[in-house]
Amino acid sequence: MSTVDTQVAIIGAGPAGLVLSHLLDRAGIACVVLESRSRDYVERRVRAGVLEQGTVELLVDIGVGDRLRREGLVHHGFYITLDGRRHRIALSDLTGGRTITIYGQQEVVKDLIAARQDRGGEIVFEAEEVRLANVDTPRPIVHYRHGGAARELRCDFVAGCDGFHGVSRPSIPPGALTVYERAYPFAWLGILAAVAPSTDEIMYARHARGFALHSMRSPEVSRLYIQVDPGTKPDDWPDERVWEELRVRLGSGSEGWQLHDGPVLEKVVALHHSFVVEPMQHGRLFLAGDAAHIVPPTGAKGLNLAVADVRILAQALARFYRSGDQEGLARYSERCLRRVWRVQEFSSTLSTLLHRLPDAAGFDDRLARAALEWTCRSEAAARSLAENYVGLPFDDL
Ligand code: RFL
Ligand code: PHB
Repeated sequence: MSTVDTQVAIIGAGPAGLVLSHLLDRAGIACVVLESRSRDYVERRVRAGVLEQGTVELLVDIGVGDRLRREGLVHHGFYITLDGRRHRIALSDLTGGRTITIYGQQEVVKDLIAARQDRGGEIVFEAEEVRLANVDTPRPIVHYRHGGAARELRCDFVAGCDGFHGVSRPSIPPGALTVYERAYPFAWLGILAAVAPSTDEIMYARHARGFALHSMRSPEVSRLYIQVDPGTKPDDWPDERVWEELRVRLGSGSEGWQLHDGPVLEKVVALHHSFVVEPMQHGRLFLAGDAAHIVPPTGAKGLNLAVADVRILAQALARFYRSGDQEGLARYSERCLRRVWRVQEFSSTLSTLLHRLPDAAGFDDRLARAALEWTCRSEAAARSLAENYVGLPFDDL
């Protein structure tokens, strides 16, 4: 049995765990990251694409912003297409100049891993059978297997950054947590395509046949989504059928705009789910990111929320190690949850406005359409959407 001592054991090398490892390193706090998947797997997992300005600034600040600044696509607005008519939400004009940046989550993860290893930090990939013990004592232990051998990591704190399906949250006795959740009656079929984006800014569409979204990853790669039923399998939709549906819903052919298609590189189905546990801590275990909360992807917030959590956690840990003051740690959950619920409300409302609801009476559908029309007409309504979309300043929440 090999035993290693550290200050903070971080479970999961997603955006939350990796950003935390850099923030702790900068504060002089030792940590080890344990990741169940291989490096190759986590670097290839295609997920989020939209970074809030605050997230970009934090990544630059921890020294992983070079490629992001070079290759990230800075956007000053996005479009909402309502039954073929396009409106622009001028994000920067409405928010005193704030922007969003399009840069794939797997690129963020690659940059964070490379920088972590350059600085001599330890990330154990392919850690198996990870199990947490003694988290309600001052000396938690993380048991795992690596390369066939049993190992343990003894630490002062555990950061559960292992996503929605990880082991950290289930290690907390069920009676200690309250779960709040909502399922949505729709899912997204997403494609990654080797074709230049047909739009200069992200385009969200509400259409009688359902939601569609045109996003991108680079000047050569497009990312597009359509609303489908939750039971849908990627193979239910041959590529040509996906493109045809995208053309209709995004309004290709109207107002002189055309959607260009190309080879489909990947096709996935993403369910929509809102989920929050309270509190986000138990003893010396602190949950962060998707391990503690999930938002539907419509508002593009999950990764940004994960980064906001670990920023608060790193501050609290730094305060503890500097002066022994436990106040920041005690208030971790409460501080995170204020932003989490703001973002839940935003993501849930935007999802409801943009999707076709299976509402037989049609009343909710009419309400949603009226609300969206109002957002496109009223500057005050558009500003509220824009403020939330670019991300609320860290210190306001
Ligand atoms: P992650 O990224 O899931 O990372 C958790 C890591 O933990 C590992 N793990 C374990 N490691 C050790 N032991 C175990 N037992 C473990 N179990 C799991 C996993 O392998 C993984 O490496 O969580 P994290 O760090 O909290 O980050 C959250 C984000 O990944 C997520 O919220 C976003 O991808 C959500 N999301 C979006 N967020 C945005 O901010 N902007 C977007 O544009 C955006 N678009 C999206 C999205 C999510 C989507 N899907 C797939 C639901 C679009 C989609 C389609
Ligand atoms: C993406 O580019 O994957 C993306 C963009 C906007 C969203 C969600 C996902 O709201």
